[in-house]
Amino acid sequence: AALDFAELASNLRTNNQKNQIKVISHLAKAGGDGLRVLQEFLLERRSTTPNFVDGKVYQVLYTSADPVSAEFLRSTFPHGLLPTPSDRQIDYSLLQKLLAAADFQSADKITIQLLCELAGPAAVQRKWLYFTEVDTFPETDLQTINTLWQLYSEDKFGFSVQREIWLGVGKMWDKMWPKIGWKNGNNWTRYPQEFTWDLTAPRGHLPLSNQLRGVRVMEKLLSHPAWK
Ligand code: UYC
Repeated sequence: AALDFAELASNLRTNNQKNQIKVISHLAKAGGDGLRVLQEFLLERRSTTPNFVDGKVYQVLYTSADPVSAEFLRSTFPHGLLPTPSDRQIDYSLLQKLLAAADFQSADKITIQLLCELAGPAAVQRKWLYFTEVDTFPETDLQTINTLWQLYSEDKFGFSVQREIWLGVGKMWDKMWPKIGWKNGNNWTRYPQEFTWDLTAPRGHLPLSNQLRGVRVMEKLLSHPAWK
């Protein structure tokens, strides 16, 4: 049956985010006419603070092979959907591009690098963090990284999502790991091949924090004042 684009366009503007995500997938599969409806929607939303529905629409247009959509995004959002402020003059545009491309595995790697950049040149060389360095992270930068993850993951990924789960299990790591898919019974999930690099992952699965040197880095990240 032919798709009713007027009806889909109107459903896209309901306030039920779960439903909106479904409509977006329908429109994504409908080719050029569907993509035009999604462009129109993003254009209307341009002056508002983007949420994960906008992130989904942006991601669909960004990953489509449609040159009209590509040009639309370039001209309408030359700096990406989300402004990415930093108190340390760090450039988050690559992270935004990888997440918009739904390349969650590369985005995860870059996130670890960016956190090391935030900690300073010693951490960049070391390639991992001391937990004491996390205290020095500006709220602005952690919020930028976190908002990018949430925006392009239907609110599934990000430190603040992990924090919420962690508080929900009374800060008990043994309960946390299986919930976010980092441990199965007695077995740690192996990096990188056993992790799930798409939205079929459990809530809070990404970004990863290596537990090889203990939980303190993650504990500091999830207790940071950025999430208050
Ligand atoms: N790895 O198992 N991990 C690495 C995770 C552990 C290990 C990197 C996460 C358990 C070694 C990332 C989990 C463990 C390396 C993660 C996990 C272990 C490594 C790349 C589930 C053994 C090689 C970035 C909790 C039992 C590097 C980085 C090295 C790498 C993430 C082993 C992102 C979430 C306890 C040997 N693992 N890691 O940090 O440092 O190197 O030797 O967590």
